[in-house]
Amino acid sequence: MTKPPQQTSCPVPEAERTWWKESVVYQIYPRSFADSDGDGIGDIPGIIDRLDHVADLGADAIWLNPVYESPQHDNGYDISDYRSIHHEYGTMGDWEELLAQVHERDMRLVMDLVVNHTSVDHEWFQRSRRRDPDYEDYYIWREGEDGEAPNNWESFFGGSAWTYDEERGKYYLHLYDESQPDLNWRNPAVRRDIFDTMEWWLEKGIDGFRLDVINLLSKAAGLPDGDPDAEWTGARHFVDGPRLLAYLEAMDEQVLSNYDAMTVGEMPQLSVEQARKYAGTDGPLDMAFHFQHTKLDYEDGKRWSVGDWDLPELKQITRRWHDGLSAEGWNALFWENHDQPRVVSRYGDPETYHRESATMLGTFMLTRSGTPYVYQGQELGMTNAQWTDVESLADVDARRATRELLDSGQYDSFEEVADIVGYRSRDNARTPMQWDDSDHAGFTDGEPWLPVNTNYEEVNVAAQADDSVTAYYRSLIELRAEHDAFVYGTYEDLHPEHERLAAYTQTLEYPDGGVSERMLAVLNFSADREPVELPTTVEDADLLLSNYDRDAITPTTAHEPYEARVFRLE
Ligand code: TEU
Repeated sequence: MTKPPQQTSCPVPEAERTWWKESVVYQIYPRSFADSDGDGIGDIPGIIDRLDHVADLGADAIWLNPVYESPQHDNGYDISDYRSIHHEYGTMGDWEELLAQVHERDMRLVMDLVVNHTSVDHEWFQRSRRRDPDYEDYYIWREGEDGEAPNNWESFFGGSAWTYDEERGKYYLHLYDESQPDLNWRNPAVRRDIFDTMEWWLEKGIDGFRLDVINLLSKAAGLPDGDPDAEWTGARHFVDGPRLLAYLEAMDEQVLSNYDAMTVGEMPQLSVEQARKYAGTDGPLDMAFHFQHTKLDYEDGKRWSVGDWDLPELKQITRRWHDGLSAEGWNALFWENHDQPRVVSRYGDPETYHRESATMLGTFMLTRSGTPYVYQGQELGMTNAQWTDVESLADVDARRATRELLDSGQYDSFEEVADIVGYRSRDNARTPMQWDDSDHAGFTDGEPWLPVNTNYEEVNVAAQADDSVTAYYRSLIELRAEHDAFVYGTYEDLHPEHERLAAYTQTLEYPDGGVSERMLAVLNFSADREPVELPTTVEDADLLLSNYDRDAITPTTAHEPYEARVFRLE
């Protein structure tokens, strides 16, 4: 191996380093992680009992999905009280203990905050519908037109984004379920209340926020009609709206900038240009989730469909986001979350090459610059589950989509839509975490709120041996912690057009020139044995990691199905 040139400077200047850039974040969906009291619903004491699993994996931070008081129509994304803990999950005392235990393990805690909307049960909404003068304008109320909704905007969960409220005698806007009315961010009192809430949690010692659908806060004035041909009618009037930047800048100035807290904004339909505005180096947020790589398998752009996907398109998206943000911002990297199907069922092969494809996909996520987010169970290679009828689905979105598909007249029975719904439903991510091979996978002593995936006897934490998916994730995370090139390096795609192999370098240079480290990853995204056409056999390269049992690669070693190879070139 060539020696790095003698340099006095450090490749990554201190000013550019932050803890959240160097973190691997582990996402916990409380309802499905671990149940301590046998009611079938995961809870905070259950999370505390299992924290060592997260720490042993090498995670640096936890993103906790909403645990605030909520009627749970959308599993906590419908908050009825921002300052208390949902009773099924525990008490504020339990939550405080969780924070302490996370910190004790040198990890950080990032809370999920939903401020585009509340629950209809929130006191603000109850007062608003009664026309309490202090709360009258907390939500977006409009008269209908001749007994019809004020305009044709559509809820993300389907149907009109407006619901008529008998008590107030007006329609209110809800971009999600009718139980989730949108807050009126134009009202300074709403902004003040939300900023106070954020400050309240930060004062408790949390380390940041994941901000739910944060690019939807600013709605166009005058309520224009939407575009009925768009994927989401009306979206152009509320995604990336006119005052969004001002709202987020105020949030940063008045609250966030006073803390060493990280922020990741969830931003549906986000473009690179918008990401630079909100999460660029000078932007109010630290990073943003975009969803372009989660739509590769849509047919004709439709969410409720199952289409073929291709690797050059994934690489193109990866390049676009790396090139667009690496110098002027920061990327958030993920495959899964609580809304997405399991990645091994999507872009891998859960039947024949479960371990190989799960680890290869993990390699793609954990060897590139940005902050990676591992969703609970991804480190086991958890797969999509089995859905037999509409009643077996719990997700408000999937249930509604199923009814709509059946009502469309194109399908006659659940069996006919099962392939689409079963593949796409958010329930796939929400089946209980698989801890061991005992009843209900060790998730609960009671009846789980959502059935455990039938493969739990093979796929579970206790069964993970030295050559398991989890052990490989651990090695990946360790490798990332050892080499700044994976975190801060420049990504270069060596073969953008190859349909089965991905090959890229991550290069870390000194500010005054000269390479500090150069890594190469070559990943086989197919079940085919691929001959060597790519520079995987560079002389002097050190093989750092592979998901096959290899000591070395000779110049002719073909790529096995879903093989991942990571080298150090310099
Ligand atoms: O999701 C926002 C959202 O639009 C997602 O539904 C996402 O774009 C979609 O699943 C991609 O396929 C957030 C939360 O993550 C989700 O759980 C909530 O239901 C939603 O907001 C409303 O709060």
